[in-house]
Amino acid sequence: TRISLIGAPTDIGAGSRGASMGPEALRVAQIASALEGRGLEVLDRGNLTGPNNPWLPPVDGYRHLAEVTAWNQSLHDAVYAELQLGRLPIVLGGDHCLGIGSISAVARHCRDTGKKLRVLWLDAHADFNTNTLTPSGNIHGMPVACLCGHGPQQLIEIGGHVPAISPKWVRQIGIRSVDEGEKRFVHEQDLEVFDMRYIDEMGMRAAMELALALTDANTHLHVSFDVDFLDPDIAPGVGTTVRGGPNYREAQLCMEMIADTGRLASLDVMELNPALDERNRTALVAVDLIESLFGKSTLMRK
Ligand code: DIR
Ligand code: MN
Ligand code: MN
Ligand code: MN
Repeated sequence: TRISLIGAPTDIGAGSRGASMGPEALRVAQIASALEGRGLEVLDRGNLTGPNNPWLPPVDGYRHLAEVTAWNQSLHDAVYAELQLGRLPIVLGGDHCLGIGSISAVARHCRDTGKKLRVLWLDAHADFNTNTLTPSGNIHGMPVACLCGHGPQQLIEIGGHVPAISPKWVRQIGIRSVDEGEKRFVHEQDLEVFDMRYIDEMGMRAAMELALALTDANTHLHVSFDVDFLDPDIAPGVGTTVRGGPNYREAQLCMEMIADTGRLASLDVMELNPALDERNRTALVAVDLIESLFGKSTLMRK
């Protein structure tokens, strides 16, 4: 596998500043050599550029819509180009609004190549708000809704096909903070969610078996890893911590079970906020888990 790292240094869709430093913190935590250690060829494409964060209040329920659109258009083009080269893109975010550009490019590639898409959304949040449902106006709370066709025209059409994806292709894991209106919309759209209660009652293994069910040789597996998926005890460096997330062992099992499918074909690493971190430990734990995602296993497994 040939990997391309794409830095998207922006916090344009977030509610706090600092995710713009995420790409560099992941590089400092040696993401490239960790992947090379897995026997993968890694090319760091450097950082995309885009508009600065003007830090303005929302307009019509969207904060920074024009700037969010510019960043996502540019990310879409970069991810799509890597997929066309037959490479595996890893997006170094950046806040999670960037999931729109990344996944709309992945969906376009799947339409081109006749692949089935499965999106694993690892997050504390459902990211399924719209401008009328959102309590914040922050677009990092809206990418799944936008990808499913519920959002402003300029965001939903980035991948050239509206909607970019069907809610049926998505599995959400680790969810534990969903806004009231957002919750109703998740049920209405019938998203498949393995929330923390499910994981507590059934275990991460059962959740992942179901989340990965019916994937086959023709499946393109995309992982959108919001670092706030992890419990804040191990990952304090994110803008919106929510207690009660997966611990290290659960997260490691989650990543290993994805690796075991052999179908991982694109990845987003989002919402890492070095301004809120402690000595880069959240970046380090993210890189460690990404090694598991690419097949680093515990002693007794081959
Ligand atoms: C909240 C927080 N649901 C919102 N969302 C996210 O503002 O829409 N935080 N994604 O990371
Ligand atoms: Mn391909
Ligand atoms: Mn998110
Ligand atoms: Mn989140």
